[in-house]
Amino acid sequence: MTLFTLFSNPLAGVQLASELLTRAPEPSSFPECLPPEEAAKTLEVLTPSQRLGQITGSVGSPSTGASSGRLWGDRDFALRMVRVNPLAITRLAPELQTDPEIAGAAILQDFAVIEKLPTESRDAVWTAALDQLESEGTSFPRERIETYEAFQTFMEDSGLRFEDRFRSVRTVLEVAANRDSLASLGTNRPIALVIATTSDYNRAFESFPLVDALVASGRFDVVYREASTEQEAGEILEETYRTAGRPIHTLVLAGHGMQDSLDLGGPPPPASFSPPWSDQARVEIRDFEQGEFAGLGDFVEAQGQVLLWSCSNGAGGADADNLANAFSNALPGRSVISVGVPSNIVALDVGPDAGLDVTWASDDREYIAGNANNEKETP
Ligand SMILES: [Ca+2]
Ligand SMILES: [Ca+2]
Repeated sequence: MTLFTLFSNPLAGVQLASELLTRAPEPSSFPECLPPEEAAKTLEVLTPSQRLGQITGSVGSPSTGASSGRLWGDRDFALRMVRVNPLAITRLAPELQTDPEIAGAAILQDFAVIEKLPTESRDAVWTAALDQLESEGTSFPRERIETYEAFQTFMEDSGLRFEDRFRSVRTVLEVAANRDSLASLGTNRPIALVIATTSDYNRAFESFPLVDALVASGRFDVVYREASTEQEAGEILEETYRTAGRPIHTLVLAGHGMQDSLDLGGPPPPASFSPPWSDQARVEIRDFEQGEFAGLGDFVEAQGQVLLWSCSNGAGGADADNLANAFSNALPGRSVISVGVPSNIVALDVGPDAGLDVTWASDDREYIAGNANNEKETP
């Protein structure tokens, strides 16, 4: 796609499907006719969306009456519920909310849940969650995250400025630790480097917790960085490579996109659709044509992979001028995963060989450049 056609069709490929995976809704109630154990089992065989539907019934919160409090007052039931949906902690009596196992199951899984609790109970619940983390033998800088507010500051100090891109306290701790100790991580696991945009007008990169998924796979040392310009992105690549002392295995670039570009720091629409185009704000085909990413091959493993988490970077497939092919040409032999239409990621699996298996909202339009069969690699 040329700049002219981009301009003449300004909406092509720009809108990422947002809000595809929002946080779970608040559980309001649950059918109370079953004993707690049976009720919990019933939920566990359902899909997440079915579960959430089932948690709309007749129980309510502990404060809404004797019968409705029966299930939520049962510790085992409560623990199972917060594992299904962390927001269930908001329905519990204070003494259950500060049970370390329950607080840990909810808050460590999704830290933003703390904001749904009354202000006066947050500190106690947060402390209980940290007690749980400590009791599991996890090493973490507790003195820096003693309160939720301190944790937020810790995230910002660690370069995680878009906190809603993350769910799990464990993810944040691991990514922050990797940033500080990249030089001494060892070589047991390949490096996954996520370079994420600072320009996200519709919060598209908060809908699917991709960094959480990479960390939870256990297959990578995950490094997360934010960049506003192509120069910053290039510096992050080189710095990560040099500090770690080894190439990057999995490179994820996250930013709103079109067929020929991925945006790191441009203004929100409609200004971002109008010339003059900012060269620095976008990684584009023309940057590759001008040799600006000529050294990319040094930084990415020969057996590595690239994920372009962006709209339309694979539009037109193998025969088109698109950003996926530009990356593929610069990185012979690596798979470059993209999607050919405006879309967003809804799921991510990591194979035993650390290969990414991405599910897009428009999965039939996935395009993997550099892969002879243009099909997902089987692990
Ligand atoms: Ca550029
Ligand atoms: Ca440039």
